[in-house]
Amino acid sequence: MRRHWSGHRLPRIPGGTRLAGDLEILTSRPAAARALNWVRDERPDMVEMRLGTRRVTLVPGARLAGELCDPKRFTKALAPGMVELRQYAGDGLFTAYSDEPNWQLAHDILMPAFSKRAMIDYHDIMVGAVEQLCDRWQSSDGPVDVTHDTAKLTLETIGRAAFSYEFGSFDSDERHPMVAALLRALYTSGQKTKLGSVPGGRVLGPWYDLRNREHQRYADDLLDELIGRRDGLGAAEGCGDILDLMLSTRHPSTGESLSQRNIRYQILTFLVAGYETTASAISFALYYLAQHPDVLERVRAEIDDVIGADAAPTFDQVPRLRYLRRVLDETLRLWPAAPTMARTAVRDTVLTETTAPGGYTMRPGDVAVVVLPLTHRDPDVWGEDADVFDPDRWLPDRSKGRMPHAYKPFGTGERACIGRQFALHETMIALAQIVRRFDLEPEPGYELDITTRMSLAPRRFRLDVATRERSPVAAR
Ligand code: MNH
Repeated sequence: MRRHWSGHRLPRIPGGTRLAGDLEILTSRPAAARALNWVRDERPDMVEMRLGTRRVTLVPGARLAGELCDPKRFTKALAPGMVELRQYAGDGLFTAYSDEPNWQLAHDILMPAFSKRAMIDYHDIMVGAVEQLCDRWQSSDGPVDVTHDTAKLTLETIGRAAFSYEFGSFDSDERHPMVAALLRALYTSGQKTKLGSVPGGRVLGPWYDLRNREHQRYADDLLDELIGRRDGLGAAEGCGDILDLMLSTRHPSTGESLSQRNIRYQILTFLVAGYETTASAISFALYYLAQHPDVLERVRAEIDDVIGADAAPTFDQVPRLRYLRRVLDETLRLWPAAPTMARTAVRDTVLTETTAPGGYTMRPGDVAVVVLPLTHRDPDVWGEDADVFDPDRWLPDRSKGRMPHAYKPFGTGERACIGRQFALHETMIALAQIVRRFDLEPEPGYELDITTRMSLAPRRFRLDVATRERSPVAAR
């Protein structure tokens, strides 16, 4: 077996033990905080974490992260958790290896469904789902669970836009079995990922699969039935959604089309990649708005100015909410919902944006994981107040000349997020509508706490939402 990273000795965070390695960093908050402080003081180019038998190379700084964005030398690697997810999402866009034929095929077929132009078709769906959320909040007594309810919102939106399916999330408090199946799939692949780092742990994998079998079958059957029912209808009789596009499009140059199974993988991918992440962005933004009344007031003034106090935004009004967009960009800087990006070398190459004399040799198979929350808070780029929420950092004057690639909430290159426009448009509408309709009171004493499933999200984050006083903003 060849040596990891050509035998370079990479720095390790102090405090690891021989048996468990650095596992404590992932399982104990104080250990994680100590590790973070060490990284911030020492500013290593790379650190190696040992998780059982597994070694993970992390890139904390923006300079090296920027180098790894070079598409000629590096490509997306699949972190172990992603490899496990392939059991459910196969060679769907998110979990495909870049050289698998279905990646390029699906990428080319699906791009039009995520273009700026396509958002016009989803606009009303997005507004409708947000209205349902707001109506629900309006009739609630007591604080609302933001992280939970925004996940309902984004699930409804992606379900309706992608395959014209309503999960009925706002009609009942019970989880739709599809959601249960999804969460179960994520949990199972998470567990199997952990097992993979314990010597001999893989033998327990089939046991997890067995416990998950019913859920997976339910999800597969539901989607296969949806796809089968739609297949054969001409595009004219279809719903004009992303499922129709996948069923009816042939690749312009090769004439190939997606198989039914691959279409199922794509839909599962949209559900997995598209709902928790967007919900997290909306939740974090609401957290910051509730914490910063001055920012909230400016957002409101802009909304009242661009849209007026009594209407939902039209498609053309959304990009005119420039200040709200800065709030969102700043939110995704501090808490990028999808916090890591794994890269590998396409051929042997030397990393030069390092302080190591002669740099580090990186070869195909070596993996470097860019830790986006650290890239996004590198003081060399963002200044000593990098941890401070300040939307005006994104004013054109202040962004000018900033190191390129120091901000990558949607990944990079050809494997960057295909749903970026979708997520941004949906988030902007959701924030505009919520801020227009409600006053946001944080729960007294709430301290931001982060939970990780697929994505980062604020844990147990509740808000008191009172229907907004209709008096002019200035009267406050
Ligand atoms: Mn999304 C890839 C972040 C919303 C569908 N997404 C990525 C990557 C990041 C990311 C980062 C790159 C991962 C990697 O390099 O391994 N995504 C986000 C964030 C949001 C988001 C922060 C919301 C905010 N994503 C969405 C939505 C959808 C979606 C909404 C679909 C409707 N994302 C994808 C798909 C990919 C992806 C599909 C994989 C694209 C590819 O590799 O071709």
